[in-house]
Amino acid sequence: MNAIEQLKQWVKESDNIVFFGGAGVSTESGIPDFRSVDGLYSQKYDYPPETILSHTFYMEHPEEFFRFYRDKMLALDAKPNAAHLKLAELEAAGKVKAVVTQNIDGLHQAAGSKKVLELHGSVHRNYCRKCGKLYDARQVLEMEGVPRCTCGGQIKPDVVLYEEGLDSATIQESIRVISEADVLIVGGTSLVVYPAAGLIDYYRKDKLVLINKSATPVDRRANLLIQDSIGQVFSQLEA
Ligand code: CNA
Repeated sequence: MNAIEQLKQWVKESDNIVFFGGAGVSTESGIPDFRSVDGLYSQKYDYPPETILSHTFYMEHPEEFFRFYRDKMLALDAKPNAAHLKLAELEAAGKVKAVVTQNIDGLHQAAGSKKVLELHGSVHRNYCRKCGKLYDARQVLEMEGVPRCTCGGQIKPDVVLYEEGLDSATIQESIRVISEADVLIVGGTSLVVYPAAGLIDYYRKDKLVLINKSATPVDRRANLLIQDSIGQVFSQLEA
């Protein structure tokens, strides 16, 4: 049986699938990832993206942080692709229990997924650091320079920057769903960013599916390894 047929069968048989994904899930929606050849690491900036998207850089150079953030992280016209849409369908069909994502783009929710655990937050939530007032991504996009609240406070995206801690309730729930999963599908992630990448260690069964275009440190542990485009693979699955 080829890999896609095997995956189709596991999906057909299971009602407890968890998906764990990263930036590669959204490249087919036109949002660049970090580590692909055309990802943000290969584009020319004065600093690497992980430096700009760090807490220190945000505090010390907010103007430059927001220039990069608006330009590269706020892809508000992007639409869900076949992978996002199929995951939402599989959830509605009672097969997928949760999507655990490192992405901050909100495309899983846009596709209709209900249980989405956003390990690194979301560009769609922004709050004033002084009074807590909430702003949406469009408002932040349309402000100039460092976004300011009506009270004068600085608006910060609810995104986990490098050096910042992850939300512990989100981590706990991610550990729970992964440790209880029957099938774990991991896709579109280089699996090098911790602590997120370490979550797959909580999976206990023997149906670990890895769908990624390039090699990852976990390839040898996968029970099924598919080196292909994630949208291509998901479009072949049946809900
Ligand atoms: P990454 O390190 O950039 O790795 C992406 C991986 O996906 C690479 O191994 C690629 O080979 C693979 N890939 C790219 N496109 C596809 C595709 N169509 N099909 C299959 N595989 C593909 O991204 P990670 O998520 O692993 O790194 C973690 C960071 C990147 C997270 O903190 C994210 O928040 C951050 N990020 C998020 C977005 C977003 O929200 N869309 C965009 C860019 C970066």
